Amino acid sequence: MAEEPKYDASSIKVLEGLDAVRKRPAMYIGDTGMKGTHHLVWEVVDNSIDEALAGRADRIDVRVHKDGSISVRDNGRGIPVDMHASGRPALEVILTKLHSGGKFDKGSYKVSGGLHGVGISCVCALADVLEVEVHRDGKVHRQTYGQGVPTSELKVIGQTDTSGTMMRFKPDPQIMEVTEFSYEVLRKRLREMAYLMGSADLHISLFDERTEEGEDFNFPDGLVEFVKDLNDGKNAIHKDPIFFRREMQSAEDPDKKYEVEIALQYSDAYHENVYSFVNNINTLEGGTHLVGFRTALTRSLNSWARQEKVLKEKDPVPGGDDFKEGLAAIVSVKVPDPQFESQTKIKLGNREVQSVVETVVGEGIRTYFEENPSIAKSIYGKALDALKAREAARKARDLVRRKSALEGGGLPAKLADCQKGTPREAAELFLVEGDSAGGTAKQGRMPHQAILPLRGKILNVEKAAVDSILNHEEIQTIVSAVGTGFLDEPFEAERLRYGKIIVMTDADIDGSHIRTLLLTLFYRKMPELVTRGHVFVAQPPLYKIKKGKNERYAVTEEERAAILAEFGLGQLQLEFFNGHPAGEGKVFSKDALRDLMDTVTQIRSREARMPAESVVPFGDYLAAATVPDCVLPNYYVVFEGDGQFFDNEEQMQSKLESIAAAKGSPPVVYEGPDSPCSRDDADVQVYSLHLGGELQPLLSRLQDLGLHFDTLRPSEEPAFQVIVKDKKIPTQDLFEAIDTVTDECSSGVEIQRYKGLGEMNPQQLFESTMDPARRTLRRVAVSDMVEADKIFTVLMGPEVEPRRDFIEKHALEATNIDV
Ligand code: 0RA
Repeated sequence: MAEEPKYDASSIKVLEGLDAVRKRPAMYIGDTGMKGTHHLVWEVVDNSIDEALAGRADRIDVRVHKDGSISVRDNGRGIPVDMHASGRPALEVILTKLHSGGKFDKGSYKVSGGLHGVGISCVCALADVLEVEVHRDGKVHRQTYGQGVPTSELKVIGQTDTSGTMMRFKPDPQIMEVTEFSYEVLRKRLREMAYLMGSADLHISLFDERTEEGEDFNFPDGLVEFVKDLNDGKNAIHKDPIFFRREMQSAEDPDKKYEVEIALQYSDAYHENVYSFVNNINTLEGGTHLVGFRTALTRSLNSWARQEKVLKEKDPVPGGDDFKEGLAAIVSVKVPDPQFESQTKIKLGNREVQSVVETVVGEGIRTYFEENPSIAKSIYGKALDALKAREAARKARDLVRRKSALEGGGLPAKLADCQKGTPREAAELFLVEGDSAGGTAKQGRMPHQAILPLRGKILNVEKAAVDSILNHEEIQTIVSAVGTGFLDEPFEAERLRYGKIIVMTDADIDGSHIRTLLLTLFYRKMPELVTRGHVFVAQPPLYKIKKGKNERYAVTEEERAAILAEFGLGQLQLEFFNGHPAGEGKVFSKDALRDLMDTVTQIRSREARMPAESVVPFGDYLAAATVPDCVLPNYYVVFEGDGQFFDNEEQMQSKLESIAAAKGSPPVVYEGPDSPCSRDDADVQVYSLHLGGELQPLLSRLQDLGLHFDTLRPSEEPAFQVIVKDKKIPTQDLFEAIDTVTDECSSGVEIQRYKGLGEMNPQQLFESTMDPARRTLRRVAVSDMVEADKIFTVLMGPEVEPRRDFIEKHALEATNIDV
C-alpha cells in the first residue's frame, strides 16, 4: 500500500489549475467537437516535433487503437522524470500544471507553445485515461492519469537503451462531444508535418487499428515534394521546383537565428496556391514572412527582366498579382519567438522576418535565374501574359459596370430579391438550377429568401481565361447578386448582400455537375465567400413517403429505407429457415432488423458503383470476402465466359500470362470504357474493383450481426422467411429478404420519387428543401485548402487521365467537396 501516493495540499493546488481547463475547455482548445479532439493530438505531436526540431528525434509513430484511444510515440529525449523543486516528479508537474511545458532551451524553435500551445497538461485534463511511458536514463518509467489526476505513482517498469516518450489517451466523453479520431484529419496534418520537416528527415507513421490502414510519411526532399504534390495534375512550366534554404542571424540580436525555407514552381494554371508556415504552424492569414516573399519575388523578377532587356524602358511593369498566376509555393520560416497577430493567431507579426525573407528570396532568385535563363524567360513570359489578360479584364469589367449602370440599379433582372430591409445575416440567396425550378422556388419561398434561376451550365472557371469569365453572362448575374469579392477585387463585408448563398440543384448527375461548377467559381474566384462560411448546398429529397397523415422526405436511399422501416417494422420478423447451416432459426426483429436493413441497404447502394455492374456478379463478389477480416478481392477477370476474382494485381497478371501462354500470343484485353477494343471484341475482360475499403466495415457489421456473407448470394433452397402477422414469405437470399421486408413495410405507404426539383410543387419544395425549420443544409467548408485545390484541379482541370481515375475512385462523392 505504501506505493499509493497521498495527495496533499500542494497537489490540490495543481488540480485547481486543470479544473479551469475542464470547466471551460473551449478557452483552451477552441471547441469540444471534432476540432478540439484532434487539437489534443496536435498538442502531443507538437511536443514530439519540438524534439525533432531540436535534433533529438527522427521518428513519430501515431496509432489509433481499437479501444478508441490514440498513442503518440517519439524517440526524443523523453519527458524529464527527475524530482522537481515542488517535491513531485517533473513529469507529473508537466502533466498536471497549466503552462508548465517545462522546456526552456534557449534559442531553439518550438511549435508547442505556439498556436496549439496550451501544453500537454490540457490533454491530461481532458483525457478520461492517459498513460505516459518515458524511456530515459536507461530506464522505462510509467504513470497513468484520469481526468487530470494521477491514478498511479510514477514507477520504473523496466530497462531500456533508447530514449523517447509514448503518450496514450482517450478523450473524456463527459467533456468532449466527439471522442472519435478521424483517419483523414490525422493523415492530412501528419503528412503536412512530414513535408515541412523533410530537411530534418523525420519519419512519421500513422496506423489505424480499427481498419488496419496505415501510412508512412517521410519526404527527404521536403518542400520540393510538397510543391510537386500541389502541382500534381497541372502542367508545370519548369520541371523542378525552385528551392532555397538559409539560416540568417538576426540584425538586432546576434543570439537569434532565423531559418527560411522556400520552394516554388509555376504551372500554366490561372490561380495561385501558396501556403505559409511559421514553426510548422500554417499561417492561414499570412503575415510578415509572406509579405517578404511576395515583395522580393516581384522585385527580383522585374529587376532580372530589366537587366536582361526582356522589359524595355516604357513597357508596363507586371505587378504582384501578375506573378501570382500559376504560382505554387511553400514559405516556411522558423522563428525563435513568433508573435502572432489577429484573434485567430494565424498571422505572423515579427517585423524583422520580412527583411530576412526578402534577402533570402532576392538572392536566391537572382542566382537561380543566372543559372537557368530559359526558365526565367518562361516564368516572366507568363507574368507578361497575365498582365495583358488583367488589362483586358479591366476593360471588360468597366464595360460591364457601365452597362449595368445604364440599365439602372445593377441587380440582374432574373433575380427575385428578398424583402427590402432584410438584415444581411438573415438574407438567403438560392441559386437554382433551371427556370422552371426557379419559378417553383419563387412561389414557395419566405420573405427573407431570394431566388436566382440559372439556365444551363455555367462556365468552368478552372479552364477559362479572365476575360471570358468576366464576359460570361451567368457569372455576371451571380456576381452582381452576391455583391462583392469577385476576382482580385477586395472582399467588402458591407457589400455582401446575403449571409447564406445556397446552391440548389437536382439530385442527379447534371445537378451535381452544375453544383461543382458553381463551387469552383466560388472557391477559385470568390474565395472569401467560402472561407467565411457563406456558401451552402441544399439537400433536395429523392423521395416523399406518406402513410396516413404521416409525411416524410428522404434525401438518400438509406434514409428512405430507414423511414419505411420506421413506418412498418413493428409487426415484422425475419427468420432463417430452420436448420439453415448459417443461422439455425435465428430471428431478427425491431432494432436488430432495422440495423440489418440499414447495413444491407448500404451494401446494396454500392452495387450501382461497381464497374460494369451487370457483368460482375455482386453477390459472388461479396461472398468472396475473407473471414473474419472481410477483405474483398480487387480484380475480376472474365475469360471464355468464366469469371474469376483475384486478390491482387500480381495474381491477376499471372492469370493473363497463363492465358497468353495457352493462346500463344498476348490476348486482347478490355479494361473498361476507355479500352481500345469493345467488350465483345476482347479475349479477356479485366475489371478492377475498388469498393473494398467501403464495403469492409459494412460486411464486418453483417458478420457482427451473425450473418455469413454467403447469405448475400442466391441459394437453391429458401434461406429466409419474412413473417408478417400470420403470413410467411420465403426468400432465396438476404437481398431478396430485405426487399421483401421493405415491400411489406411499404404496404399502405405512398412513395413518390422526385427526379428533379421541377417535379415538386412550391409547397413541397419549400417544406423539404428551403424551410429553415425543416431543411438540412450543408456548409461548404474548406477544412483543407491543399486537398480542395487538388479536387478542383483533378475534377475541372486540363488533364483527362487523372480525372478519370479520380471519378472512378470517388464516384458519387466526387462532387461532395463540402466535408
Ligand atoms: C520537457 C522538457 C524536455 C522535453 C519534454 C518536456 C518532452 C515532452 C514531450 C511530449 C511528447 N514527447 C515529448 N518529448 C519531450 C527537455 C528534456 C531535456 O532537456 O532533456
